[in-house]
Amino acid sequence: MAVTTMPSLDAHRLRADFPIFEQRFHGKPLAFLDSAASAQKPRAVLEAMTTFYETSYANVHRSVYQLAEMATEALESSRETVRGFLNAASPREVVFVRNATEGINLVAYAWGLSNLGPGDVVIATELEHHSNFVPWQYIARRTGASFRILPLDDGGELRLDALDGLAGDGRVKVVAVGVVSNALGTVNPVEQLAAWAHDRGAVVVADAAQAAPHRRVDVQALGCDFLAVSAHKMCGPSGVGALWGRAELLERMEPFLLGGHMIRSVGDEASSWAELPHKFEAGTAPMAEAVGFAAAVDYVQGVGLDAIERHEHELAAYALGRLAELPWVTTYGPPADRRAGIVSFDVDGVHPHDVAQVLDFEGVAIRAGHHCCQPLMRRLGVTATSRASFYLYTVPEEIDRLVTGLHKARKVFA
Ligand code: 7TS
Repeated sequence: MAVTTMPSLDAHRLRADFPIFEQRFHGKPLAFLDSAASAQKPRAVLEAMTTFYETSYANVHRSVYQLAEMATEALESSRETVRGFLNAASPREVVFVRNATEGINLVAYAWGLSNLGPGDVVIATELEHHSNFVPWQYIARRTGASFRILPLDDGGELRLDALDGLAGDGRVKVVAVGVVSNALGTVNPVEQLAAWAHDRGAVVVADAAQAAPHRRVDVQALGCDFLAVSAHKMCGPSGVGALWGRAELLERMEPFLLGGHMIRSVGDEASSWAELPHKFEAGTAPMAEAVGFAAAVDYVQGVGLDAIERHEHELAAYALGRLAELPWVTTYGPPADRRAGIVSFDVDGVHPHDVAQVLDFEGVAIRAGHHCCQPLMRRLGVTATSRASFYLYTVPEEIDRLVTGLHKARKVFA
């Protein structure tokens, strides 16, 4: 009989890679349950950046001396690492940006302003983070296109059955969808949505900020047209992310930011643009950040994305089980088997900010608020939730500490 071994990881062992866990907060070890906001950094990422600064640092793509060539090589080899991570067809399709938000704004401005107009329809989901919602709402308004919202069912999953009605007789041009919801952890059916969108000639803008750290993201398999990620959510530094776009779309787009590096030639009257991806990389690149981003890719791939996904799935199931023992806690979102390692909840009679405050004194860090998802909060009928989110260094004992803290919060406030 064939034995299949599921990939697994040892979170207790991985924690030793992260200096932050050596520190105490309110005298307690840190239970960091806010990785959806930003993840902690392993030494390998910090050291890669320090080594770059100490040995290979100069500005890139402009000088012929050896040091500048080493820096350029480091940046471009980081791009190649990110290309492989996303399974993009070519490094020309990988644009370094500041974060996922900037990547999506790049598409909204550079593609949206030239391709949208009256009679066109832009669809974003009710689950979207503001970063893949507000730019589209704004550009639709600027261009006279109609902005429409794909609703959720009561379980926090997208209602694909509503798509045809939503489109009506409008020309659907854009479908904006998150691969994984940061507020509910819902894993969205991007492939199905992309098939529907492409039947109508629309482009699909996938926000993978919350997916890339936690599961395999393959731009070709997803079938999207643009996809944005942030390095800081996947153990990398802040200040860098990537926008992937299909080369044929990127080639036809106007630039977004203008200035140094992104030009081919500059005349007194007009200028022409550099080749991909440089056309979209005006100004000095986030060089050390890109090196750190590539080190983060190596780190999460070394741990294994399948193992990370499975680990978080087990943690989500454990957390939902533990929270279900508390009749005064309401959880939101789909069952554990259809979500990533994110659990949003409410404690009856206690404001989420008070919950987070009490937990902080226990050394447990969670986020309370609208999670940049106000349309979703309206759908849930709340203004805020408490959210615990997990990563490769999260251990079940931290979820136990969360539950103990919730008992305390209830005692103090309810
Ligand atoms: N998209 C999703 C799905 C996100 O979760 C976030 C950040 C962003 C986009 C924006 O990422 P940025 O790197 O451009 O800022 N989400 C969160 C969060 O859940 N809590 O804090 C930030």
